[in-house]
This record gives sequence, C-alpha cells and structure tokens, in this order.
Amino acid sequence: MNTSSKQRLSFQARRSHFSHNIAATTLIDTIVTKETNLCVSADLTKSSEILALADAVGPFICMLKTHVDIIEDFSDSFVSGLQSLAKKHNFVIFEDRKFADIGNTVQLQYSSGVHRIASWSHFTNAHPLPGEGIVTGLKAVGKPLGRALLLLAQMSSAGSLFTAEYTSQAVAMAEKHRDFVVGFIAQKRLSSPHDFLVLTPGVNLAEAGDDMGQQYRTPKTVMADGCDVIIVGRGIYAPGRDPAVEAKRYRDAGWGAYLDSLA
Ligand code: S5P
Repeated sequence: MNTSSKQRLSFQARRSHFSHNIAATTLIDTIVTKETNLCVSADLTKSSEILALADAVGPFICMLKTHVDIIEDFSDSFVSGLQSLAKKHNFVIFEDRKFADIGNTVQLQYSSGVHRIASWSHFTNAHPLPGEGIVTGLKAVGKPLGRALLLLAQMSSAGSLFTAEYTSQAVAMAEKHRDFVVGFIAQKRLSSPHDFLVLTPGVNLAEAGDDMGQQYRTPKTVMADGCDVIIVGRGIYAPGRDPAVEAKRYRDAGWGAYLDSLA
C-alpha cells in the first residue's frame, strides 16, 4: 500500500490485507474495538510493577510491549499474570527482543531459554542486519504458533546507522516473508505495493528527547507520517505521572490524530 498519509485507509479497510496472520488481525480487531492505537512500553524491572502498570493502562491500549531481559524476577507466573491481564483488558503482547543473530541462534533464543518468548508473545521484532536467515529462523518457530514479526527498518535514536538503502532492503525482506512479517518498527509509512503495519516508538507529548539520544515526536506528527501504532514508555509511567490518566491522554491524542489522517 504505497500511500501518503492523506490517503490512509481505515484499519477496518486494511484488515483483509492481513487475513493470513492471526496476530495481525487480532491486533487490528483490538484497535478497532477499543478505538486505540496506543502501545505502552513497560520498561520496568520488577514483575509486580509491570503487571500493575498493565492493569492500570489496560483499558486504553491495543498492545503492551515488554523487555523481559530487564526483569529481575522473571517467572512463569509473571507470564501467566500478563496473559490474564491481556485477556481481561483485551490487548496483545509484544516482546521487544530485537533479535540480531544468525537463524539457528535466533530460533533458540525465541523458543528456548528462561523466557521462551514464542510461547507467550504475539509479536516480536528483529534487525534485518544479519540477512534473510534471521527471518526464516524466527518464522520456523513463530509461524506455527500464529505469531508475527516486525522488522526494524528505522530507529528513533540520534545518529542511528540506518540509511535509506538499508530501510528499503528491510522492506524487500518483509515483502518476501509476508506470511510472518506483518510490519515494521519505523518512523513513517514505508513505500511498498503491500500493506504493512508501522509501529512507532519515540513518542512523547512533553519531552523532545532524553540525555541518551532518544528523540521524541508527538502522536500528531507520527500519525501525519502514516504510522499506525504509537509506542509510549516514559511519557506514561515516569515518576510523578498517573499511568491511567496519561494512557487515556495518549490514547485520545493517538486516536484523534489517526481519525484526522483518514482519507
Ligand atoms: O527506534 C526505536 C525502537 C524501539 S523498539 N526506539 C525505541 O525507543 N524503541 C523502544 O521503545 C525502546 O527500546 C523503549 O522500550 C521504547 C521507548 O521508550 P520511551 O520511554 O523512550 O518512550
């Protein structure tokens, strides 16, 4: 779908483009039913904190993003707690693992170890850097389970080494594996004859960045650039903020900007 933001199709109209992938259609159904394109990034180090955050923001999100390798007390009961909250509030789970190794290794990292990511996370992501084997390795594990992969095609951080050529190679890799790769982590809609979801981090209503290179834009700007899902972390749970209040504020901003950008 080679669209500019002004020609954006609704999520409902795009659903059939993803009918081959249950994780993607579940995400779209959740977005449409709950009228939210907000993904909260729960970058916290204690299971109880993440579960409390997920319960507080649950009514306002379509997706919860985790970094399970930062959790000090990761356990199977954390996973079942998260799955119960996902059911209670109707959101999907995205483990932001950013795989970046050869196919054989990522297959093991995705299926095995302490985290067994493929067994519980609807979405995960990978760098296209090592070449196509990273996708075939992850797909062998994830596709039979109905999971979906996002490729990192651009990043929000200052000085990133992603070039326009690299980004278009990422799109080409995704096009070859549309049965499993349903979208990108990127900063804008990317040109392709096929439809892909664009999930966009680096979103904040108050800050322009942090002191380690993160760069923020507003929900309005990223939706005008054709992005589909806004990923917000510290904007929602930073000290002194009420996560439920902030999640509603970002949900309203993200959904309002989406409606404004519809054709
Ligand atoms: O380009 C990127 C890609 C990702 S997945 N920039 C990012 O910031 N992220 C992730 O989004 C990052 O790992 C973090 O979990 C989240 C942004 O968090 P925030 O607190 O800056 O909103």
